[in-house]
Amino acid sequence: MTSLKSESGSTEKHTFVYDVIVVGAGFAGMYMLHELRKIGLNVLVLEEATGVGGTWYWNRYPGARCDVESMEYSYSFSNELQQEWNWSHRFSTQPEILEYANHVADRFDLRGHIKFETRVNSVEYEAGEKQWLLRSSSGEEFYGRYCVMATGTLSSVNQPKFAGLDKYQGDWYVTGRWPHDGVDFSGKNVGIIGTGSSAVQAIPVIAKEAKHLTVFQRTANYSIPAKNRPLESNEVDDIKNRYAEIRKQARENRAGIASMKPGLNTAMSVSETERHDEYQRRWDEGGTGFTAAYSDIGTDDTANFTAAEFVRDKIKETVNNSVTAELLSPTNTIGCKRLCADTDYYETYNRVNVTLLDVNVDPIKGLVKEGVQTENNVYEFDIVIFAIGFDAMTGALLSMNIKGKEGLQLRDIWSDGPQSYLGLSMAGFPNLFTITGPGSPSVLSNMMTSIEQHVEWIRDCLSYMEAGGFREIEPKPSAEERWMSHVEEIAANTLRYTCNSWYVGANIPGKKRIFMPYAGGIPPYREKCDQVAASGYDGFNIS
Ligand code: FAD
Ligand code: N01
Repeated sequence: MTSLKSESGSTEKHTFVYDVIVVGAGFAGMYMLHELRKIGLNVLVLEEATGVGGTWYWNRYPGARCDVESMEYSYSFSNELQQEWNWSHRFSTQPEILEYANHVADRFDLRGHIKFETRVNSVEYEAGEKQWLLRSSSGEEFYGRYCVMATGTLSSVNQPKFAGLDKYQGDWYVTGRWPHDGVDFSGKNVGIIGTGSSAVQAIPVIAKEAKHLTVFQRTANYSIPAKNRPLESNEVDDIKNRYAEIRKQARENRAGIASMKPGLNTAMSVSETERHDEYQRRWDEGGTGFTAAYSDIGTDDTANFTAAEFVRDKIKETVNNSVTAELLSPTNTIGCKRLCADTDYYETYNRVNVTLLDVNVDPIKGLVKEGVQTENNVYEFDIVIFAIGFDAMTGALLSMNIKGKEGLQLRDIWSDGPQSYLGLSMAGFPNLFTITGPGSPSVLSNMMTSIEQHVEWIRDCLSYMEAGGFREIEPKPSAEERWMSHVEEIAANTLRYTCNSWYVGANIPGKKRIFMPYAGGIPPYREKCDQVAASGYDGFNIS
């Protein structure tokens, strides 16, 4: 393997030259760095944060934890790592996941190759030199023959744009950018806007501490009890003994989760009693595997209604106040928005210090000095929390002003929705790769499974390029178009377009309504990626 220009350039000019520049030091960027170093490339990772962990560095709100079981929401690439690390809970907390990310960085000697506190805000292809120039917000320049975007799909926060925010005199926080030293809610009147996964995790914890918590809901969400618990040593030992088999099962599961166990029957092919028992069994088991009970919950209205109705009944059983229960009962199809997993979410609304408000009935006008002003009221708060999500999948990429060949701006090319070949690479942007990009299973899967698959594919592709002495790889526009039509065709045959989810960009005003991830599942997707590689990168131009 030869590596060109592999020495660092002059630090005096603040210009750095590498084989590969990776942006982002979350789980994707860390593993990419590890694999590229293994094949002898000179790599630098640029990261805006002061530490590794990405999602788990930024999202420190109370109650934050994973909802894919920790034994599976972890790297599989090193058996030593998975044998030595001990998760405490079925679904571990953000601090524990961040500790794991830090452990990985130290164990694999990654830190020395990551430049922290470096936000990339310009990325430009120099076609003559066949290299990428990345500029940081402080003006430093970094050159790489290849560029890998490990910038995350849920990393660009949807910043609150409510009128009057600057006039509000209390404290306010965004879940995706939570302060590192925590927030003291005791004795405080707190308002929270949003009822997605972040809020569903935070609300029960904050309610226990605050004097009063007021929840502003725009759309009710389905949530399944996580049934989180400490892991027993015998079950950990059992999983560790069978890790190779479990990881293989994960790679063969459509969502990348071995414990998912998808039902093979269609919902209406079984009796009502059998169906109810199966939903109850999955409800008791806990977690988001609930909607995998029948094969057609995601594609058939009638099947979907049976699962949705089961959850609505549970909400009505749990929540004492019938008006609140009705308001918490979602009316859209289940699984259209990302399913939440909770600990005591619905139960929390039985507390006397929690109030639920419907912003569809009394819309938020903005913030005033005392708190939140709606059409009909002013609600006074000491603290307001914005749990309003992310500019998902495209936000982080578009915020970097990526400019490809002949001055092509990614922002222009994606103005009608993202275009990508396999969610890995874009026509007009040679030698640039995206990990878990739009057009790949990404956010519809255990992200660890998808991240590892993408990283390994990119590593192999760069090995191929280096071994063949090639300088440039770029998808053919025709291959990209065919792939995106396939992505759209698969999504159109599901119930994915039946609600206003962030999967279709509906949470960001003006964003084109396109279902962004690939809904066909990991196995066919992996097969396609493997075929492309095995055929000498079919669908790509290589020179
Ligand atoms: P990220 O972790 O988002 O890391 C991207 C990194 O890139 C960040 O550190 C960011 O600072 C950096 N970056 C971005 N842009 C720039 C720039 N311009 N310049 C410099 N640095 C930049 N997935 C699951 O599969 N299971 C779960 O249980 C789960 N739970 C989640 C819980 C929360 C609260 C959230 C928000 C997401 C969750 N996800 C979950 C999705 C999660 O994002 C992924 O699992 C995974 O952590 C993504 O890793 P990543 O490295 O791809 O991206
Ligand atoms: O964000 P969201 P999130 N006025 O977009 C509301 C992952 N994650 O941070 O539905 C009033 O889901 C918005 O309302 P609506 C997971 O993939 C995982 O909670 O658009 N309300 C919605 O209720 C997840 O899906 C975990 O009508 C406004 C909420 O804010 C993804 O990250 C935990 C509003 C935003 O919900 C994002 O989750 C956390 C406005 N102007 C996150 N704007 C796990 O458990 C938005 N809303 C693993």
